[in-house]
Amino acid sequence: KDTMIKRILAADSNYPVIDRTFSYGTAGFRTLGAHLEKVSFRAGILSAIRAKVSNGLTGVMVTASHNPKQDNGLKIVEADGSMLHPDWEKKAEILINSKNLAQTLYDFDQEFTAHNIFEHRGYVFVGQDTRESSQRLSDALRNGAFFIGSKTINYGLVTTPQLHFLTEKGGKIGQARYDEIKANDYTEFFTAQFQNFLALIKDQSTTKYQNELYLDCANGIGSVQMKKVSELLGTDSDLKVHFFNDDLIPDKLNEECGAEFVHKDQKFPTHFEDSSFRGKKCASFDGDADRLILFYRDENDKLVLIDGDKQFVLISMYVKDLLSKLGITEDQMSLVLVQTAYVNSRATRYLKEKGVRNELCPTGVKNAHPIVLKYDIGANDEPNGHGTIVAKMDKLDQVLAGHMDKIEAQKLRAVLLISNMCVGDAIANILLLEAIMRDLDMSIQDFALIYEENPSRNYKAVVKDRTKFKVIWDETKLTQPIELQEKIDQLITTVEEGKAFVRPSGTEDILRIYSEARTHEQMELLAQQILEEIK
Ligand code: NG1
Ligand code: ZN
Repeated sequence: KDTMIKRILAADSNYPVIDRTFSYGTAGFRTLGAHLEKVSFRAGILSAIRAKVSNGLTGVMVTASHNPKQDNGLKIVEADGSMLHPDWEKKAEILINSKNLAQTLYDFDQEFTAHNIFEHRGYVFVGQDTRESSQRLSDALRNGAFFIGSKTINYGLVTTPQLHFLTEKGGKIGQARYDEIKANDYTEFFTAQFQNFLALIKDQSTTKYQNELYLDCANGIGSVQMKKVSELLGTDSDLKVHFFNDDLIPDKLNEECGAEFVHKDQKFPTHFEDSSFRGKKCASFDGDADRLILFYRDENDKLVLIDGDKQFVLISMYVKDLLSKLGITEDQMSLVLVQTAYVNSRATRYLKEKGVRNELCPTGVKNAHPIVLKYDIGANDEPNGHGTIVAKMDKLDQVLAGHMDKIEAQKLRAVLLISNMCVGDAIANILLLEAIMRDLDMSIQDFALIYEENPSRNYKAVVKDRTKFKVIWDETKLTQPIELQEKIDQLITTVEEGKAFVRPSGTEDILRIYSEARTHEQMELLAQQILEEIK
């Protein structure tokens, strides 16, 4: 034990000290890549300890997703493919920020005496995105795990949802068989699920479904994995993907392209400016391919977005429709769509009209997860393109038992299996949506028209201390400063269908301001008045 700790301390001292406190935010540890080497080394130790005291495995993804190329981050994944347990987020912060690492390690040892953390072997599955700093951080991370007597399996360049998928698979099959797990299991699995679904509807002819997809890959890792899917689908496939922004040069990552750029800036990504794209079905991944935005250029060259909310409204409605065609009631199989305060009022109204159960939760997937799990089928999404639908497959199979001769039952089972049930996944979600659009014979224009959103936009404001801004649970209102909330309450009544709120970001040192109204001008006016109040 003592020798091991000595070696850990010696290795730790090789990584430069960054004088600040790191916190495990909604997206893990995230900051400038250059500041994360020591954090990575220690996160390697922490993930290995977490593995040792659970069922032997954790995963870690090195990525900063849609954030600028000089940033990086570390996200730890549990053996069941879910996000790191909240208790362990706290433990991670203690270890990463520790000023006396030896003492902290002795404390962990005490707390988990039964697990013998210095002797037991843990495994850590590691993945990384295409950033310049990712390799160095992955090296430091694996070094940390090694110094505490653990093994790592390096999957190299994979997407974030892919790393979740591989970790979940490892958690299921157990340590003795980890070497069977290959990065391509992921692409093979989702391609097969998509093909299984298409096989059910192969005789249905289509007139409106567009089988060509123009895909902006944010110059990130998503292109590599989606190209594998495309190859597996083959040239005679129903779906043909045209790849754009598929350069892996780190300098180009998320640069004027990608889901975040398209959604937040409401602009066409680079290489999609041309009017020859008019009417075509387009989509954007973010830098680590866990977010998806669909879009097209209308006849007036305007950008029309299909955000995460609309994607999951379609998915939930599709599932609901199959259930009701089968005569399966809400009591037999419950269904929910969990969204955030950022949902457009028109989406909420539409869900209400259609009778889809809808709940709100605070921003961040980890807040949606516990609600989703209360239902037999639970979807959650954020407008920025995160989202997944999770089904309790055992329960579903019981309920469908007497129905499997019916096409609706076969479709329901098959379509849910295209979903990455661990975490939102741009690749799984585009396949899932293609399957549904194909079945419903829907064009991208039909999809956009299922309901018409109010104009809305997210704004940022830099303030001295964002922790002074406190919100209620679902983040739709401020409790502090109360004068600001009173002002917002008053301002929204001055525009038609006004909706607005202010909350501190969980991932950046800024305030976020959301504004929505019936017209673009009113929406902007509302936002400007609120921004004035914040100044
Ligand atoms: P914050 O910075 O807390 O608003 C942002 C996104 C979330 C989520 C997390 C990262 C918006 C408004 N917020 O959170 O949806 O993607 O980053 O997981 O886009
Ligand atoms: Zn991402």
